[in-house]
Amino acid sequence: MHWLPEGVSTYSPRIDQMFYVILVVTGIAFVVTEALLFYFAWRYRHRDGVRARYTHGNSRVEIVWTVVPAVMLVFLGLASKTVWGEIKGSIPPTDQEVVVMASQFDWEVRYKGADGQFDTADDVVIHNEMHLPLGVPTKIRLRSKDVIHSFFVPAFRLKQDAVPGLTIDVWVQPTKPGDYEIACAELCGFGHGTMRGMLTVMEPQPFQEWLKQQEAGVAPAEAPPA
Ligand SMILES: [Cu+2]
Repeated sequence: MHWLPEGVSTYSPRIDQMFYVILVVTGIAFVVTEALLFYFAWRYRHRDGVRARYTHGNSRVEIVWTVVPAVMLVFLGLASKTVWGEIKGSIPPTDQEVVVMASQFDWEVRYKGADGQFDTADDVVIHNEMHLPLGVPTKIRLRSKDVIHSFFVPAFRLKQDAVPGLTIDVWVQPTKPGDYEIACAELCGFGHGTMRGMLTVMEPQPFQEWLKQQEAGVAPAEAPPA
């Protein structure tokens, strides 16, 4: 069963696995507790001739329903921490870097130009569009000009706030060519819902050609239909 969009980053399977583990554990807990709630509501419903009575409770039962969720929470926390640490803890060494400047309501995407440096005259700057090479780790440096935005690429299972005054680095290694949506996942003003872009994952060679064409200031030719 696939409820989620197809994952196309190296870490998406681990995120999805964690998602489903949490869903199953909390789902079972939800169904069991709701079933008990309705059972007890029915079991101890009003009956003629039966008086309600006060009960302080049951220490043993209270300890059980405190310790069991606590143990599950610790287990889920440790499992999440492992996945989180692997993804967020370090960025694979790579020369492939992109700077994303979020603003109301636009994603500015910046590539190093021919000189291999950011913030120089030959930077390639495009809007609401990002191209990434397949199979190559890319470091994405997130910034914001105005308010907090959130860079969200559902297909990568990548979501990270872009905060004014900070540069927050994330990374991704795409595993499948195609077009994927970029969305803003932080309510950032009236145009929040329109703040979306397209992300295209290309084979490394066409990607380099695309970048060269951008550097030359020439619009890329339409790719022939596959
Ligand atoms: Cu936004």
